[in-house]
Amino acid sequence: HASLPLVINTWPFKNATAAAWSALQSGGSVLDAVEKGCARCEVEQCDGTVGYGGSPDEAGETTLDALIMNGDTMEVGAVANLRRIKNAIGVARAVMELTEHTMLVGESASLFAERMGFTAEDLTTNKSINIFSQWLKGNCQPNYRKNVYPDPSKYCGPYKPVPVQHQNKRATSANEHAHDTIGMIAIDQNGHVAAGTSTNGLTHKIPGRVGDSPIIGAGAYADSTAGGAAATGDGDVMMRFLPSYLAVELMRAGADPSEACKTAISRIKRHYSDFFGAIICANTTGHYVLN
Ligand code: SD4
Repeated sequence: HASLPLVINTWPFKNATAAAWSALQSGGSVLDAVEKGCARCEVEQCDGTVGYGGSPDEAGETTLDALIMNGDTMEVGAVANLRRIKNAIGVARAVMELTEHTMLVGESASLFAERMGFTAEDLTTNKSINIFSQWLKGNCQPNYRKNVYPDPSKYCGPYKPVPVQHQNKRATSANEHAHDTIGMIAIDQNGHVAAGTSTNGLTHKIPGRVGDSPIIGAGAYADSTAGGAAATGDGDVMMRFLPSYLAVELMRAGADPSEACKTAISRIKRHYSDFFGAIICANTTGHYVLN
């Protein structure tokens, strides 16, 4: 496929794509497009895995991860483990544009957001309470290795020892049902590239866990001299390989988006053959692939 301008994203989140597209059509920048697109999913709670009310952690709280990157200037803003604020991609953009920093995390990120005028609200919903309480009842897949588990009665319903896992075998909690994320790339007529992500991460994660989505080069990457990429899937594994960075570098070296995406995934598969994940790649001529 080839055409400019271009908006693509992970998963069939059509309203998000449309929101990004209309931002571009009405004269907005590629950053506006990525922000508006991802924000749409935060409002709609796309698949329950973006925005509030999804993926409660082991303490029942929903926290958000997001990233936005300007491929012209290589500026990045990211937030991880953001609490109480629904518009994570907006806060990521505020980090990028209003500070000299790149990433803020946790409670401090939330306090920053509040100071910047974002509304603090509870991210808990009936749905997230329900997911959490089901899990407490014993449908328990703790995210620790081996038998390490500090206070199972508090966090994880009746304690069941978890079988020792081979290092390269993933826990069953990290599968396609526990995962989703919006990752988006926007490229305008003049080849300006922006990319971003927004997610509520992994259900039943250990509080404090950060996935790939807000990690620069893992969740997304953009460089207007090469292209953009964004990833979705088992972030705990994917972030070890910086697949979005790798894909963009491969495109810079001349690979087409399809080869670049494929190589980035196969690099991971070499070590984790059964990992779950995907990546989207686009170059500045408007060629793209959803892999
Ligand atoms: C994470 N990568 O936190 C996110 C979730 C995801 O498709 O993308 N799932 O690991």
